[in-house]
Amino acid sequence: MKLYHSPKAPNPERVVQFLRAKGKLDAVEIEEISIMEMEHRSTEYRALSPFAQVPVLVLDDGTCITESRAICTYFEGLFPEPNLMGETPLEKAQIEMWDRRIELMFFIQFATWFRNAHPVMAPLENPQSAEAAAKGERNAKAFAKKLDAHLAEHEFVAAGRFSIADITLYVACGFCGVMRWLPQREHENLGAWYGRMKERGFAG
Ligand SMILES: N[C@@H](CCC(=O)N[C@@H](CS)C(=O)NCC(=O)O)C(=O)O
Repeated sequence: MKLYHSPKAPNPERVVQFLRAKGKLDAVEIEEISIMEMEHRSTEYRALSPFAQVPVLVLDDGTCITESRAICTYFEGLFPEPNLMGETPLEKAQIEMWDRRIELMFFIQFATWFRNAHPVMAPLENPQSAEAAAKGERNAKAFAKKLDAHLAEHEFVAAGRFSIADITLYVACGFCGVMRWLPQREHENLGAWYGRMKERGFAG
């Protein structure tokens, strides 16, 4: 299996951290492509990833899987231990609920801010929109406060145990540094949770 990654890009990083938490990083060959050099927009790469995004997982028979969470679901099936997506129907629902909240209400909001405000993203997000950036920033910061309140009463993001939801949030928080904003420094409970995650051996 080959996983297409791009240095510093948070979506493929989420998959890499998921595999690392499974102890299965060596199950895939990792090929790096440069988003900044537009390698992901080449005809060859689009044949693997029709929306020209990273990551994509290419199976040995040539089947391509995109969407970082879908790739993680595939790995969860392939490598069931340690379980990262829930054992019981309730755990599965709770973990997915938080993972989707973090992705939709935090990660994507932050990405909207970054893509529309940071000069390095101008060639990819053309035209950039100050209005979209401001809205993404507002939404991401508002959700960080909600996460902080949630983590005041919970050791982990979801279901009382370590899961993909912790991984998604950890990667998203780390990525926020590109806008010189670190929610884990700004919010006490988020910061304490981040420290606990780091102790688990996350990179970064
Ligand atoms: N929903 C997709 C999003 C993938 C995505 O947006 N990847 C970014 C890198 S983190 C990308 O490929 N950007 C390329 C571009 O914007 O042109 C997933 O979860 O995999």
